[in-house]
Amino acid sequence: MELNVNQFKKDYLRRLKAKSGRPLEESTVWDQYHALGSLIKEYMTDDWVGTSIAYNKLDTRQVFYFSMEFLTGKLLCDYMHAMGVFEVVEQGLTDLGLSLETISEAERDQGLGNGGLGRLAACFMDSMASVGIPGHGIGIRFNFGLFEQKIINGYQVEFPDRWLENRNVWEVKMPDKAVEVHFGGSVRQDYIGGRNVFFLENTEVVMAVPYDTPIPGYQNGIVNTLRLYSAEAKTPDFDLAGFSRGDYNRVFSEKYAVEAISQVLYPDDAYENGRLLRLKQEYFFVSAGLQGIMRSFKRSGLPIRDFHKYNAIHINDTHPALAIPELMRLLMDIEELNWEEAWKITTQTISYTNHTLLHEAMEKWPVDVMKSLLPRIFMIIEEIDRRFNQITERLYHQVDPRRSQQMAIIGDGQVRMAHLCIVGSHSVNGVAKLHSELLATKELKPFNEFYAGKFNNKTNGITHRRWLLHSNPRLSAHITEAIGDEWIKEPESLGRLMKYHSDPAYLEKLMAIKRANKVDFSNYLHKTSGVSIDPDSIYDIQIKRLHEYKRQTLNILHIMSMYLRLKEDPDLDLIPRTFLFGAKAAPGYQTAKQTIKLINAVGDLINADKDVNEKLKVVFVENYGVTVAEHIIPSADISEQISTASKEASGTGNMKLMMNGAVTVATLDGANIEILEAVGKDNIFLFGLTAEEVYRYTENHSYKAFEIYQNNPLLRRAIDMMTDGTLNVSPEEFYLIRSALLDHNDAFFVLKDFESYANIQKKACEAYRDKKRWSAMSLVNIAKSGIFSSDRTIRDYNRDIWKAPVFETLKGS
Ligand code: 26M
Repeated sequence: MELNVNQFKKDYLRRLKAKSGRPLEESTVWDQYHALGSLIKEYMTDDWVGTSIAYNKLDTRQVFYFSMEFLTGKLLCDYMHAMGVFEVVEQGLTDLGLSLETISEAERDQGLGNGGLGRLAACFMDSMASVGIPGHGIGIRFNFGLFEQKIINGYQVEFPDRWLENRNVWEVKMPDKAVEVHFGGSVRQDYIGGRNVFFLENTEVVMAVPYDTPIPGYQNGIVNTLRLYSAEAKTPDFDLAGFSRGDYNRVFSEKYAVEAISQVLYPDDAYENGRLLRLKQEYFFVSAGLQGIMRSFKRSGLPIRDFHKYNAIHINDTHPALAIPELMRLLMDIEELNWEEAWKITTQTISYTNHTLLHEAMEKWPVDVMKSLLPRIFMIIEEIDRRFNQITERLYHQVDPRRSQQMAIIGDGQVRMAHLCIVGSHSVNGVAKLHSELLATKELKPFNEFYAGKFNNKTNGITHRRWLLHSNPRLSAHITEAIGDEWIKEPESLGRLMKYHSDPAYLEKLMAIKRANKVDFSNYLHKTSGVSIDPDSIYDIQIKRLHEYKRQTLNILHIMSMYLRLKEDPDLDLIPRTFLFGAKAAPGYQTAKQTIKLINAVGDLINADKDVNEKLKVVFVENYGVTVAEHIIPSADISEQISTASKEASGTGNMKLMMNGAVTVATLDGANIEILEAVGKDNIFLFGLTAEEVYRYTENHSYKAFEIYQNNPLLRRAIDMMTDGTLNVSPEEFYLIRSALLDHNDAFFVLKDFESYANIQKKACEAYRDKKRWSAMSLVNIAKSGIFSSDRTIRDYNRDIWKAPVFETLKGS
């Protein structure tokens, strides 16, 4: 948009006074933030309204991305960049004696996600709008996002994330678009007019009230919508009789129970869980979202039989799987289509992404729970299962009589959500080449054989606008100076940086920028936690959820072994290194929580020991999340991507770090393999078992962790350090970690990969010594990162799956 500094200052001062009732001099930072947010939102309004009018007028196919999680982070600066007003606003605020940085700190992170899956959804929102695809998000407006983590005495302690306490400037409540969602009750069946008709009776009714947040594309006039539903009791006085009897308690406890649905995000990323409230959440937003889509589709006057031609519904993992039976229900029970018609529309509308191979993370719900909470939905699932079984039985009963049972949607008293998704959709994709291949050839092999062509790969991506343009302004400017700013819209043109591959001046400046970013981060860390780190040390970074398969344990055991070596030989020629960890553990995942304590205990020991603390430092960064990541990533030298091969579906932090010039220490897992293909083996540090080897060891039980423990003295001493009193804790403190490694035969091959990890770490250190070599490696990583932009991912999804139109701009339409 067109905006000059003077106009902005005038608008802003007026807005600040109106919103806060105070003049500039007396305003608080929060007043200043709130006023700025409301003004920026207003600047966006014309394009926002214009976009939805245009979509309706153009009768276009639209994409609806259903996700339990949207891990958006802060939005203010994102919006200002998208609208092209960042510099003007920054200047205007400076003129007024204010600081954009300070104001922006007052914004709360929108932390409505656990990790990769939720952040991916947020990146996709940005890329859909920027690429010009009519695509919207549908999810839940959780009152509390992922818990806030404090480290107290080395332990993780969880606190509620009250992100809405000072209200959310960006959302718009849409009460007229509220819909009812029904739970429980019973199904009555009638035969009317020659067909079976189903009625739900005696249900519990919940109002789903949408809150819309604008999602602007990058300087293209397009503003899509993220719609999050909040649960409300039907009316505040829904039980007037009870209320007038003075039965307030019951009335309010019912209201409380209903509204519990959208209270809090479950913090269990890939860790087993199965609470009734979680199932309620899943059905709640899926039903609300579909009713909303159905309502606006019917308003368009188009025939219901064309529903799938105008609506593409994508489900992010199995959490929104009930979209399949719910769409069937709406088409049959409300729109009066027959099963075959409804099935064709449903399967052609829905597509599904799988995000994990871990068995414990595969979603399953007990039949009795599903049946009593959602009786009609369960009937439909049973019928989908019955029809599918009929086909597989006919096909396989002679060749392999068990196959039909293996593939069933309902089995062992449970509904297998992944199977429901595969059967009820037209596309199933994994999130990196290796992951998609393992799905098709191992975990879901029978389905791939049955549905040739349904399985495909869509390698993940990240929005380079947030993760490079906004979070690393120095590097962005250095790039633009060399190759122009086309990369902002066409990230693969970052490849042009390759011509600076051996340009000493360019590379030197690149290293100077890294150094400046390291200083920035050390200042940030000092300000937020009081910890000092040395910008001249290597920043070696592992930031991701804490999980055994991600192997933070491998990293910390290696650090412990370095400590032991240094204690023996203080003159060991090591480049000073700062190891940074950021990770939240699921609150019930005890092994993960012990790992956090272990990292902190090792940090306490090392950081206080004069013999080693010139060369080693270990820091656990509290409350890792989107905003913290934006501070850390630009400063990273080494990116730790060390999951057990075959376990990490893709990873996306690996892409963010690479894009900011970090060099990866990697196993051949997830998207690391594609990073290797992009940068070549000289620009990445590979180690460890391959996925094939991991499968083989697991199948033939030939791995003996204890033997490695016995035969590798250094590793053995590192492991024993957990219990021998070196760390200032009781010997039982880390028993789950120790016993996972030694008594349960190390399911994630930490011991097996230890030696090759230690070797590659040495090589990385040697490479870093050679400044010229290192800077060239760093440059190659940046230059080759364009394919990991979510713009590329979204274009792939749209080309192969959604097939929505792509708009250059909507200005003037
Ligand atoms: C399940 C049940 C109850 C509560 C929570 C869950 C749950 C929530 C999130 C389970 C899994 C969840 O996310 C899994 C996830 O984040 N997977 C990651 O997805 C990324 C994006 O595709 C990949 O890059 C990661 O490799 C993958 O681990």
